[in-house]
Amino acid sequence: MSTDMLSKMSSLKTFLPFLSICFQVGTAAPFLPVSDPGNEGGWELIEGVSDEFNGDTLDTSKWHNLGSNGDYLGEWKGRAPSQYSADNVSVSGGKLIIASRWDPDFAFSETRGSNGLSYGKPAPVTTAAIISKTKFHYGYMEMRCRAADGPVSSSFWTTGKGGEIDVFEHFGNNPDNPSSAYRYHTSFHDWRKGSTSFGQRIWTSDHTLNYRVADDFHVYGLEWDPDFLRIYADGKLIYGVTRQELGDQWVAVNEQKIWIDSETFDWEIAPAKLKASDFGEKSKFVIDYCRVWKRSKPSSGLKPRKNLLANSSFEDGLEGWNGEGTSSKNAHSGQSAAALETSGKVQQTVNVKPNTTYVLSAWAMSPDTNEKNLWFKSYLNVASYGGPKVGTQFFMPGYHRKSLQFTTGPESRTATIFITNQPQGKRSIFDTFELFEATK
Ligand SMILES: [Ca+2]
Ligand SMILES: [Ca+2]
Repeated sequence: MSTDMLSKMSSLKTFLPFLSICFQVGTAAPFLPVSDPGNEGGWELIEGVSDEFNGDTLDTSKWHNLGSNGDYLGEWKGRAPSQYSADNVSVSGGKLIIASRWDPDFAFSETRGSNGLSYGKPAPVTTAAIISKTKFHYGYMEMRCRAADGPVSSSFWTTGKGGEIDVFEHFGNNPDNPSSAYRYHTSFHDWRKGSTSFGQRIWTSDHTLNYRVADDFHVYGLEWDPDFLRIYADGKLIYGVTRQELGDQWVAVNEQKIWIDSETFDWEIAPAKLKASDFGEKSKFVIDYCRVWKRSKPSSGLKPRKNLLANSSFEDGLEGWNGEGTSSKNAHSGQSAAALETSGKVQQTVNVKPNTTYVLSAWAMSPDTNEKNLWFKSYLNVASYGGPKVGTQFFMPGYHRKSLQFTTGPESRTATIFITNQPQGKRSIFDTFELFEATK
């Protein structure tokens, strides 16, 4: 091959990707969900609730900045003691910034928050919230962001008549509970008039990520379909549930508006423990974009995934598992569960692929927890998979679900899944384990 031909080929090589980029523009949606680069959903961006934050100021044709000119639009002012201040919202460098500040000169409201606490006391903290001026009805919500590395929430949520969807409520830095920073918490709140669970969080996905939400930018997504929802982290499906499965807990049926905000959470950190040095440059929630799409092609719904665990629901007693477990009739699914009556663990080693992300989940309960002064914990863990140990804890007296994710190392061929009640060694009952490869 002549050098001339080689040089022509190399210039063609440089030209080809450029050409393909040119052809994509104008034919496909300007952006696609990270989980669906092939556009199987036929996604159409809903412009009114999507923003790249590319200007120099907040686009007030799309968003309200709560507290602008003292106007909270009849919405709430934030979770006391923190209060939303419009001055804490800015747009620069292609990002929306929701700052949280120790702000003693702010004119805090004299009223009390819905949690009964005073605004600004004992912690004069201001945060911020923007809400969309328009609503949408079903769609795929996605945000690329980095949570505030401070004792405040960084949240992406929606409200509508009768129901609220919290896509995530990150809590980037709780000095008393470092595990908070790994949590990806999704929930439904019931706002149906006359409902016995009015105002309560009635359905939750409690997932442990294998990274701190405040360390770097990640992409979080939730597809809200009339018949199911699917939750994504960096384009990987971590959980999905159907309307049928949730039954009366499926509260989000009406059109929703979007909220992006930070707040203090008094159940994470007591307000009296907040201090000025927690706030500053690091306590900023930084959002690269908020995108919402409507699908134009029908969904295949929730596809069954291959559970990699043997006897995952303990219907065959403890077969396939090792350790100190016993069989229990207190089943979450099927006829049987497993239990730890004394201090110990129950484990199973499974075959895995290298450099692959997996999601592990289980349902468990600590029957002797009284929710007052006795909290007995058990822990679901993965170990020996080529990365640091990842775990999540159970402590409620009734069955509740937790999940976690891990990514295998380049040489990994096996991983060990285990649940333990150590060090407390109190009774723990568990069932319905799932381990699956986190596909797109
Ligand atoms: Ca941007
Ligand atoms: Ca079972």
